[in-house]
Amino acid sequence: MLYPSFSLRPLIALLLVSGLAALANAQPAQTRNRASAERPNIILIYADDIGFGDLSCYRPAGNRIVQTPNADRLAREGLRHRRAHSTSATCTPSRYSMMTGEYAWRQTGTGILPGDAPSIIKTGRQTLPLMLKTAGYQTGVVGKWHLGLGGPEGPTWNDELQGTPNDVGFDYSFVMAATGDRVPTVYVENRRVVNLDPADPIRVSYKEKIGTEPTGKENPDLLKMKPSHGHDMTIVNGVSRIGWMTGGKAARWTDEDMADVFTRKAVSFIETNRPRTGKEKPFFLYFATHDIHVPRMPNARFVGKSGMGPRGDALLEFDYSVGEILKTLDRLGLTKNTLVLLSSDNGAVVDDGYQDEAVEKLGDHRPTGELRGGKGGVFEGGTRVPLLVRWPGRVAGGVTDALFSQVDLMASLATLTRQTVDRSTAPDTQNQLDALLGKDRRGRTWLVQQGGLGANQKGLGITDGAWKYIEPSPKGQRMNVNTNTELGYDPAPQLYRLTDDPGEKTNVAAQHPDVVRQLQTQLDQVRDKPNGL
Ligand code: NG6
Ligand code: CA
Repeated sequence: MLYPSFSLRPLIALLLVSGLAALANAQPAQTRNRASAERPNIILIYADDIGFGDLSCYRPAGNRIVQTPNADRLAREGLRHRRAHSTSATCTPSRYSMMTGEYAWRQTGTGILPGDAPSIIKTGRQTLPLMLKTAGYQTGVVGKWHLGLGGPEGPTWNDELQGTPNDVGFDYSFVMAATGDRVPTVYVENRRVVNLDPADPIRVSYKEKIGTEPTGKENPDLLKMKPSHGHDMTIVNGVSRIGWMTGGKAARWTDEDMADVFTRKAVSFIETNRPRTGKEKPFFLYFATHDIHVPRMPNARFVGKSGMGPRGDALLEFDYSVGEILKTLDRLGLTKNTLVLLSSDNGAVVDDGYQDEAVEKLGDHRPTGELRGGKGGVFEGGTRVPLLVRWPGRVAGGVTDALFSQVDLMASLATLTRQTVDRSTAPDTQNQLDALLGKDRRGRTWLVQQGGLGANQKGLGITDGAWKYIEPSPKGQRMNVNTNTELGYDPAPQLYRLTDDPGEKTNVAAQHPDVVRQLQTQLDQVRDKPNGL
């Protein structure tokens, strides 16, 4: 902005000053400056199943065997959160909450979705991408979706799809419908299955076998990676999946190329949508990697490189993808004006259904660090995940123990971009922008943790940072014997004092009935009255 110089003749100076004052009244200069300064590009790198201890920057318990230098670069140049949580210990509900600002357990049908599920996000409701689009962002998603595709009748694979990411706020999408281990094993770009040959239509079923293609159950001899539990239906690329499919041969992905395909699409989204002048739209990229979910089939470049088998190799591949994004920002001069967030959708799991040596080659590595439990459970290891935040000049470095939930991204980024949150659909998101960026070191006063249980089931956890309470759950499932994960459900109330027992080893509910009562009341209030605390 130009300011009148003192050498100007008084009358001109007066006119200019009053003109500026009028402008300032219409839109205060300070606000305008701040508004333009507060529209960084935003990249949300969202890993699948990376645990609290899996990245090498998560010391002291972090990965010593596998190095993740690119994630570590984000930690070094930005802020490393130690008390950040996904809302749930599985994928779909975590992503649902992050996209909508509403805890998934408020709605039925938000558990882990099959690959042929209809969209669970209603078109028209406010979402994180829609909010940012309204704020003037160009929005894109690349990678794992797992929030359903299609209208109530389900996905129309062979036609234009409804209920896609493009219908809930993304200008661009290149996604897989569900997970790498679920059919259909195809990419969907902007409402269309990529490379679909109309003469070879796709059919999908999760109820019964369809078509004549071999399955893991009937033809285990054809497999290059065998299941350890489940995962014995249609074989694609030598891997048997969850669900049956037929057709769409030309459209099927190659697992070993998936990280490269997603990374290239993410990079080209940045290249295409980067603002070249201050007047152009910033971009929001939600880059949801498949790594390190099963089947862990990294590219040959990474095979055998970690010494930990495919799980460790997939971590190297994930870190490679992160590096490509960071290099792209450097190359295009976008680093300074881009807020980069890196997190994970749930805690770690080692054997998640394939015989991939993850257990045998784990060695001393502890994927959830010092935390108990893991994916699917309500102990800390289920939802406390890495969160790295880099925004040069705006985010102070170091570590923070502020309590933060991914459900808060919506209101926090709304505050950043001066948008309003629709409280009727997003009751749970809190503005924790200062905690996210490291200015406020306390963050939330409580957050709710959902293990693998769905809506209306008892067994939620709540923490205020110092205490962790898990309400009684009638079924009390303590273990997932398939994944060998402690789930944390118990018919009795559980209370852990995280400040001196971060590994939730000693249940002190009997010694502190007052704290139990208080946290149960708080949990009930959140359940009944969103944001009532
Ligand atoms: C489970 C799968 C597991 C994984 C998970 C979803 C079996 C036995 N296990 O049902 O392999 O796919 O669903 O993971 O089928 S998530 O990260 O998308 O939530
Ligand atoms: Ca996951």
